[in-house]
Amino acid sequence: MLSKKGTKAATIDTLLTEKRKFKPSSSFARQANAKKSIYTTAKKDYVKFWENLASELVWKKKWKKGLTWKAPDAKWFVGGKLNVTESCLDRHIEEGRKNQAAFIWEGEPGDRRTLTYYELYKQVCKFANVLKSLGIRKGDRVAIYLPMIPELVISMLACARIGAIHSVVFGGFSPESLRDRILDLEAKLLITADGGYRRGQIIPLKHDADVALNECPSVTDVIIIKRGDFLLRFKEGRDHWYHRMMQEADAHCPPVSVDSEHPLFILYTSGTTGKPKGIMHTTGGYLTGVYATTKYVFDVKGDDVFWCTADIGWITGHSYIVYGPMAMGVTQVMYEGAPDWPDKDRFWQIVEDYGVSVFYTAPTAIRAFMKWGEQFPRKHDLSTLRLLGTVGEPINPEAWMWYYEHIGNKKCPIVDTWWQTETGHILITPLPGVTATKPGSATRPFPGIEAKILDEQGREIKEGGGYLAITKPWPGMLRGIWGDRKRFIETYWSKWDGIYFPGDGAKIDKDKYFWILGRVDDVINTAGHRISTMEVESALVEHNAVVEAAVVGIPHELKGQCLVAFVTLGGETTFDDIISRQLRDFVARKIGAIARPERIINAPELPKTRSGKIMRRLLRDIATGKLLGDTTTLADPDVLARIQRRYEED
Ligand code: 7RM
Repeated sequence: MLSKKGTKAATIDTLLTEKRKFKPSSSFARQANAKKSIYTTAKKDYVKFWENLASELVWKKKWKKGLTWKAPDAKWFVGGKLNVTESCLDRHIEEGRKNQAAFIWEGEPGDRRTLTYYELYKQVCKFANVLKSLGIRKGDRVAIYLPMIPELVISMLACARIGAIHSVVFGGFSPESLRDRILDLEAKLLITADGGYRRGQIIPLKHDADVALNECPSVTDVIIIKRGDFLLRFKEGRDHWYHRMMQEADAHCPPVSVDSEHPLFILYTSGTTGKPKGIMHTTGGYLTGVYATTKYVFDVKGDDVFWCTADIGWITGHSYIVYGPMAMGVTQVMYEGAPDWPDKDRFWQIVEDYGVSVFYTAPTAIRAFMKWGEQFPRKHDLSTLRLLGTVGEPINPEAWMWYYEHIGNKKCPIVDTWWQTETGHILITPLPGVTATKPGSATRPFPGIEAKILDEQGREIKEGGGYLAITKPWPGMLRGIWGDRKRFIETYWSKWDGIYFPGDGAKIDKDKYFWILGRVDDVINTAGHRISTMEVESALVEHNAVVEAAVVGIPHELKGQCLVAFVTLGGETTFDDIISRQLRDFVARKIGAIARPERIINAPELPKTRSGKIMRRLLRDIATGKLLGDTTTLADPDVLARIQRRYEED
């Protein structure tokens, strides 16, 4: 369990070993889009591999060169011209998918709408004409602040249709967050709604937007989509109703062909410190990356019903609701609201109602489903499901097994997909039908992707823990941070020469499988060991009484740092000294005495970002008694206060 000599300070100790392995069934393999040979084909010439995939999309003008690469700057499909909406819309209409449903949408209150590809195409063209009528041109930035309604997709594609750059701000963000993003973008236009629904409450989007816009001089126009009958203040001259403008708009709008490297969108991601980074993605490479991964990772076919539960305000929604699945021409489910509204079986009701076949969600959701209990999925017919996916955090083997058994009925492969806002599309993942999976492992780099585990000095670790590194360019890679070249280089390209550093720790096993250990900021240095909090959390969750756990390191006189575990207990168990000792011993037995938490803290809920990632930084501050850090990205700030109170009461 000790790290190898000589690399001690630079690597991460690996503590957990997972032995279970699930081979693809021959019936899945037979029908799968991916065949084993895809890995060897890609390895032979990875640029050619991506070029072949790009050729499956619609281009106005073919590229001259597949890739030019001078780290950290990549250009993919150089000289090529295209408009992404032609691959996502026009093509399906021309190829006989005109009246196929693009989206089956369900609002939280239960309202339903179905939009065919043809209907969506007309709406996008109309709205593109509306944008033009307000003076929006190629390269202009348009901020979008909407709930999960079809008009969100229409808005993004309408921007893309005319070469404008969209920047979606998640509807749950505060006026301050919206303001900071608009200022950084110097956006001309904001698209918002009168409101949205979440757990039966109304989110006053337009009201919040008004607050933000008080300090945003660049925004000259606001388009408001009417979601309900929500009160709002209408500012004459600046504000426009979407439905009024759409009435007058022409349903034909020729796509503006842009350079392959023209920016498609900017999406902000909050780092551990400092202001959010505007991650910039371009056109040809990004579309190729999301298209290829949708095809081979989600294995989608003409008769599939695909449901990615992410909000489009996150990269997962951009890549695997809007661009990837639409380029594949698949039918999707889109849902506006919360998974536990009006009851905890809402998702399974939706799967049953629409016959969802491919389902993609996050570990945080799966752990919530586990906590709620298997009686909720059991109430519904989930037999249409054939493939499951996860993304967002490391999935602990317990949650993986639960997902496999209770949602997939032991017959659906699970794709644990590792990627980031910055990577644009999935980079490390199993291919269903090809890759044998191990619960908790994202398995292998996608074909055409090269990933390694390196130590601080950039030496490769062939087996064991270290830093995850992406060692070759890939088509969907970020092309920069909007307006901040220096930060782009410092954050991602300064650890090693010409190699991308995602900021995650990972380990590689003897089968060359990757196990993501979480952010390196979350690695704990205790008594000379570098331990990933994820592994200790995983061990804790294996205990029957624990549904969720977050582990942090705090300063310790002798050990440097020691471990403190925040745990959410399930069922009937009440928190006391006995369970606390049991859990500490349990961890020591499972993964070794060095990982025994110094303290266990009862946390009925854990603080999470709005996209569901546990915020260990805040827990660290609580455990060390520090002032609270920045909580503006916290989904429920009260959670923190409650945890803090408990800690102080202790
Ligand atoms: C898609 C997304 C990125 C960070 C990333 C990791 C963590 C994402 C996995 C994962 C383990 C996974 N974009 N992460 N997927 N960790 N296994 N399958 O989440 O920009 O919001 O976050 O999320 O730490 O660096 S993101």
